[in-house]
Amino acid sequence: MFGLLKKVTVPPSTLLLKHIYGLESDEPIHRPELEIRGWLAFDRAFDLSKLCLTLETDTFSLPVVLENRPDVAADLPNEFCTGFNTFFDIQEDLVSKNPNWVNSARLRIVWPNGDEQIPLDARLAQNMVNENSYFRTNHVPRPNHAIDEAQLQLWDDSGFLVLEGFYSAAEADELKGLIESSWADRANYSDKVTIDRDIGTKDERRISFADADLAIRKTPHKLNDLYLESDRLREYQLGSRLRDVLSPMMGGTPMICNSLSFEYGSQQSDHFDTFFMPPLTRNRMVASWIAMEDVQLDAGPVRYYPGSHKIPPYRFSHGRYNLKLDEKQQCEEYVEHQLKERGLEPVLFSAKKGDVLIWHAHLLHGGTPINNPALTRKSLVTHYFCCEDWDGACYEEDRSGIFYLKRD
Ligand SMILES: O=C(O)CCC(=O)C(=O)O
Ligand SMILES: [Fe+2]
Repeated sequence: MFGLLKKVTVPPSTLLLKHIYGLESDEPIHRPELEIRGWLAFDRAFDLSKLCLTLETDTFSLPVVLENRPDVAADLPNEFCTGFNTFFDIQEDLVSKNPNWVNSARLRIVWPNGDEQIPLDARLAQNMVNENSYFRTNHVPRPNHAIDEAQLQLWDDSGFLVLEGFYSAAEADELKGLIESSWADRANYSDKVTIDRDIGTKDERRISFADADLAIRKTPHKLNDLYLESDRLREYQLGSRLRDVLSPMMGGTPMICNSLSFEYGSQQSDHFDTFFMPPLTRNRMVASWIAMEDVQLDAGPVRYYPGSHKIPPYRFSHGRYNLKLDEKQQCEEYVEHQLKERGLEPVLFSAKKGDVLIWHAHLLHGGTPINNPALTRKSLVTHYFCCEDWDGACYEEDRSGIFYLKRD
């Protein structure tokens, strides 16, 4: 991520410095989104309601959302600061309103006693200017891909792919064994490996896996990021066979960005994974769901809505796709309406041991209710970003050539 750090001498005197990421005059923008992110710091308490930030061009003005980030204040010269971080869809928000927006774009800050306009000298990569797709993969079909054209077409059209029997029964057993043995080894794990206990209840909370009581294993839970501790596990998550499938689907080099293992159904309400971890390039995230046993209908199978990845993603008022809890209801109403309009219905994934389901970052999915709490539903979920979107310092490559996000 590149940035600018500027001392500001214009009014008001309370503005100390400005830090704007996402724009630099000699860097073209490589994504279909413009991100405006930065900090404003003040030398005393400041009433933020008196401050107004907008992205201006000669023909339109769009709000840039301020967010209070006391956590960042520690890195700044004083504690009075606010952040702003808003994404604009280049095609939808900017080009469609003014094809020449870039020539007059500026960030405008209106203070009680002043008005400052900072030109955004942003050049755009030409291929991004015309890209308006949320869902199309960037794949370049090649004859030696592990998936064929028909599968890639299904992926583009429906946003999911089922790989039946991708892993053999013996492999699925080995994978299950790896997760089982992690319980015995957990005291040795870093506290980056965590467990969400009592999921779906009011007592749900996250603790370090190393501190987890064995009894938790017998109740619905999510075991997070075991990939950080196990080379062998990573081979199931992104070994060369799966990598050859995911690369053309993602149009890039996949890296593991997190993982969750389940013994029971998740019962998680329908959601888009972008609520929790939007990728840096909008369509470059996928997830895999590996069945370590046959899934019974009463065990709370996963459900997904084919084609829902084409629903234009709901942007919360901060301009991003991360779930904003107080706007969840409006988002659900929007999605409900879109599903009806497009005639989209859920499909249950009645997986057999060794099957793998892959879904697109924008595919609506969730875990259905568990009707029989005695039934397990052993599965491993992995989410992937593309290495090309990240600074090399953020991820690692292991001995098998598997890339994974560090969790510093
Ligand atoms: O396994 C499930 O029920 C759903 C899990 C899920 O949605 C996820 O991990 O992103
Ligand atoms: Fe999910």
